[in-house]
Amino acid sequence: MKQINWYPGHMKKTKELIQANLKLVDVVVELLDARIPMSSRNPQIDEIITNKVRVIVLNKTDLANNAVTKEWVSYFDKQGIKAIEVNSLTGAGLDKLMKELDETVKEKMDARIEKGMKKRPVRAMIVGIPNVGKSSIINRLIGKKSAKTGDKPGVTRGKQWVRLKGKGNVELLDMPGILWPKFEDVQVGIKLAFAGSIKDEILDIETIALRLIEYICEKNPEAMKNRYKLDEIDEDGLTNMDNIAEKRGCIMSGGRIDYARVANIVLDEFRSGKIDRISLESPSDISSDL
Ligand SMILES: Nc1nc2c(ncn2[C@@H]2O[C@H](COP(=O)(O)OP(=O)(O)OP(=O)(O)O)[C@@H](O)[C@H]2O)c(=O)[nH]1
Ligand SMILES: [Mg+2]
Repeated sequence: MKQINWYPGHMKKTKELIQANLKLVDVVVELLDARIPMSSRNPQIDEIITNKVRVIVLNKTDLANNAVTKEWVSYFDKQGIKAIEVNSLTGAGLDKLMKELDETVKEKMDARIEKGMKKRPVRAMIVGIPNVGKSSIINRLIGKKSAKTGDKPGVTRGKQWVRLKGKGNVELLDMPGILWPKFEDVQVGIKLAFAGSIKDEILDIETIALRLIEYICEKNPEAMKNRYKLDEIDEDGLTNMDNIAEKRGCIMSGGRIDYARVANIVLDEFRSGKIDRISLESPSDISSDL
């Protein structure tokens, strides 16, 4: 499959925006998609963010496999990075995140007080790939819809400061999503496409859906059988796609299969967790890659 290349001008601007605002914050919250904690890590973030405390949030844990998410938490822990499991739709895990933010700047704040300065709010920047839930976390924390969110990538365009009153005295900086210019590994691009972090408009949606069907049929055949009422899983991915299309009535006049429609159905249902809670990678995949 052709390499996904995606680096529109506003991504470069976002990188500059992050760089320019870094000095204003105490801590960086790096949001990852719990289904793809490795593939949703932007290698550029490591280059940009040096000398800054970082906390990882594994968001959308409701869509990922619980046991695998726990493996990721200990994976990051071993690297000395605190990772916190969050569901920003329900707010689960956010108290823990607030506590952690307080914790990370405690020394700095204590030093301020010692010097006779006033305690000030913790300032945190939220970074991550498009569609990972940055604005949703902020909205959940302030208890109202202040930042625009949406089920497609590229919703937030500029930066936005949000002050959380009563919740640990924190100021958060929402940022647009950022992707990097080139995916070294084609698989990374495909997983980002599965998760909805690359605009569907620039993707070959039918091929992406076929890949996803192949993946889930292999890893979790029962979930596919249940969701699409399939009698059996075929060895051939396209046959499975055809069968799903039939079950869902994605047939055009003349009996031809409407691949665009079935592709959208499967991607939508995966992205909203209707097929199952599916993690697309686990720490053991990485160690076996090495
Ligand atoms: N199931 C689930 N969906 C979530 C969660 N957090 C966010 N979403 C959904 O994911 C989509 C993207 O959320 P946003 O908050 O707009 O994401 P963003 O990172 O700000 O995206 P950009 O501004 O485009 O970079 C929305 O449809 C949210 O409702 C979560 O924890 N679980
Ligand atoms: Mg946003």
